[in-house]
Amino acid sequence: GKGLKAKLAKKIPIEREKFLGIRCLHGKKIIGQISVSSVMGGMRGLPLLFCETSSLDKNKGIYYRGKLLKDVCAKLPRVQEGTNEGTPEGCFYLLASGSMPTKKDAKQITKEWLKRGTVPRYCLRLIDSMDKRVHPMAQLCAASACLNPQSKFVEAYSKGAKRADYWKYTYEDSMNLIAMLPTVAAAIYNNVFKDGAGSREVNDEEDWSGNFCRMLGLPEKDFVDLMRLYMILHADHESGNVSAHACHLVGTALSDPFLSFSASMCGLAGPLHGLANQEVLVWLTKLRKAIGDDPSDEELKKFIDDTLKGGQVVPGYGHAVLRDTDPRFVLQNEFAMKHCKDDPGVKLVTRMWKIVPEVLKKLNKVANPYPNVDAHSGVLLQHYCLKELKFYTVLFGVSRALGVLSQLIWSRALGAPIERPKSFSSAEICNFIKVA
Ligand code: FAM
Repeated sequence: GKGLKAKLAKKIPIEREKFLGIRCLHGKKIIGQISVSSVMGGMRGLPLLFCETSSLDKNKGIYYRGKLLKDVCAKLPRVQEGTNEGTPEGCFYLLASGSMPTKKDAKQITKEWLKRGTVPRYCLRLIDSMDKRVHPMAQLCAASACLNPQSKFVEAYSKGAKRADYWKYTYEDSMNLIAMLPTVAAAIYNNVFKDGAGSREVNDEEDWSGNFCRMLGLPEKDFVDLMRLYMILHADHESGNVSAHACHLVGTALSDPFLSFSASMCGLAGPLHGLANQEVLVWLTKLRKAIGDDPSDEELKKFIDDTLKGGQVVPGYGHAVLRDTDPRFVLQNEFAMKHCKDDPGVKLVTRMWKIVPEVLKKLNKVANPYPNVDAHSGVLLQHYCLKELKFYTVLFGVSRALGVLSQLIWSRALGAPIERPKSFSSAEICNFIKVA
């Protein structure tokens, strides 16, 4: 056999052996402590989860499979003619397999997704039946859950498949789901914002991103490149964030990948997670209304100060883990400098990168005064005329599928058991404090 599945079939038994070996030999070693505030404070920073696909270093940034994100972007093979960016297909190959794809490997994934990309009629009918008031993220959750009759995992499980083979069906479902997402997302977009216009047919000449952009009605070459980059940058972020953890958690109940991904998207829809990029644009729009497109440094500082005095945070700045400028911000800014450095929104975001940290540092409490991924994505999407803010989190979700579903394949591959932490009532905690 060849291709990604064959590669996984070779690698997984070896990794599973290693995983079980570590657990068996070192399972009793202690790697962290749980305090009362861990239990009462959202488990922040507790070393509790396993993640093979990506990791964060607070100073060095984001790694996919041990490779810095900027190197991932530089090294992913350029597959389509005339493109400057690698493909999300290649990124998925890297996240799932652990190895950088060759051009042929990445092309193979594009082919597979083209083959698997037809969305069943009942799913499109469900999307078409939805009222425009249903938020695009709620529509994405409904559409991905309703694909569950397609599940090879459900079918195999009901026939008594062996546990060691679960990953194979998870792989099939994940590949099918990712292949269908551009059509699903574009159908939602066109229904909500374009009165149902637009294509729902996958075209064999284009890659996954090319098809997606064309179905969105935005086929411009540079926008497709932006989408390739965007899909790579937002894909994976360890396993403790809400969308990744939700997918994993639901998957440990052996709910199928369509349901697990739907749960993940329910989490991404929240304002503290995937909705933050929207807030940035709202804030920038206010700023431009108040002080214009080309304000002085002093005017900018005053506007930032006023935001803080109003009891608000500066959206797009700060991070729970990172302690320097988010590499995803840097990579988007590099793209912007190449393609649209004179765009007023881009200019403003680039200037803010210097000015906001100066102001935030003076507060003496912000752990990371530098910009995160969300500070940049909005102005780029606006530049290429994807103006509907309500849709931005869906783009994030389509990208996040690459990461959370790679993780899900590995969760089944390594036999991750059902998650079931112990909980405490406040009375039990008080008792505990008395004794301690
Ligand atoms: N503007 C003003 N104050 C800020 C701030 C910002 N951008 N970022 C942090 N602070 C304050 C924070 O409110 C806290 O103040 P209090 O002690 O008075 O409550 C103090 O600095 C310490 O917070 P921290 O330890 O630096 O940050 P956290 O780890 O608690 O929170 C963030 C991290 C991202 C939630 C926070 O920096 C924030 O609210 N940023 C603005 C919103 C944003 O950009 N969110 C998107 C995050 C993105 F990465 C994503 O998940 N999509």
